[in-house]
Amino acid sequence: MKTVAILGSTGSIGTQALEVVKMHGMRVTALAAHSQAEKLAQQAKEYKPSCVCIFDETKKPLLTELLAGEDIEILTGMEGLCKIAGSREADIVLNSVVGMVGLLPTLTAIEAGTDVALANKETLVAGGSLVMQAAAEKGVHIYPVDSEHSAIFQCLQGNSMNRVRKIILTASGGPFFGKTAAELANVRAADALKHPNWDMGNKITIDSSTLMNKGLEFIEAKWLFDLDPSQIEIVVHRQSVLHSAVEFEDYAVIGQMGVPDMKIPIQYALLYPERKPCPTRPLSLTEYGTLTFEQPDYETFGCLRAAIDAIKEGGLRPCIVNAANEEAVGWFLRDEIGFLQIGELVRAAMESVQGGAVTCYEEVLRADREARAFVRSRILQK
Ligand code: MN3
Repeated sequence: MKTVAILGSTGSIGTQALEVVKMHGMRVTALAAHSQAEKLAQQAKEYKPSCVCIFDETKKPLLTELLAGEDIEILTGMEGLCKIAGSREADIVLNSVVGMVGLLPTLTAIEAGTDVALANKETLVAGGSLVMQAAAEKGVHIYPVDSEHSAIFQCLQGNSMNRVRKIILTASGGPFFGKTAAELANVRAADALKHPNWDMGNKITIDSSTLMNKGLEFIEAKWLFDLDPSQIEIVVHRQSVLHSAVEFEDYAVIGQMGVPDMKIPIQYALLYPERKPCPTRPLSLTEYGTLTFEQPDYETFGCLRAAIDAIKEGGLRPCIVNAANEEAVGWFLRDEIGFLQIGELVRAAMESVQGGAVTCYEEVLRADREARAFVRSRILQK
């Protein structure tokens, strides 16, 4: 049985991954969390990793106290995340941290020759070319954890990539599907945090409501499966039962279905290529009765259009769009800007911040910093 290190263990993906790990008796070598020291300590006592990392250094004294008497090394910050990612102790590193913070640990795991189960989509959006090139050089596998990309990965099994015509990336449409811009003008964070099908963290739930999440996934798919943007079609599918599909040369379309539960893609990434019982429930198609498919509204949901334009242009554009979005979502969550402003700020950053080629990690960081600063100054100007 494989051993696993989990970055982001107290989040939504991390806690569900631990359920999968428990069911299959996998050994956990390390756990890392952002700032939830109590929850991390509880997990450490149950899963007995050799080390833990708390990203927020101010929580180290508390964590040390909670783990007194346990033989567990305690690390902090980015240095800790990278020490875990690069340790080679685990067969696979599950990266489920939120945001750009995940990029360096991903690159570090690849450098160490360790396979990565990737739930951190910002990593591929900002540094897709760096990550995929490094993975190819090191012969490292990147297993998608995102449900859509896991679906595509599953549909591709036994098929040759050069026989793919296009992929059909499904989107739930989020809580505001069918709404007009006028109706969205007064939306607050609390409204956007109610997602119809998936139970997720705050950042991704807001991204789902603006459709930025689908924009990021569009870019993620381009990198993971080496596609041209013209080969990716987004289809709104409200029930989240068909998790995505692949159309081949002969027009045969293969899709992957299941209940909307992240434990299925998490388990597939961790146990690949094996299929075993999963701690979820079976799909009943007759319970759903009808599955619907519609076009997304690119006008109202400006973030989606901005993300697609960004990857078509390439280079640092996707990184800029991602950073502007992370920054804007932070302000929106604090009720300091309106819902529609997220898309406006992302579009403005994309058009204004200096782009260029992705040459190295430092260049990605530079573009990320500048895009965030651009968004902050725009907001503070008003
Ligand atoms: Mn997804």
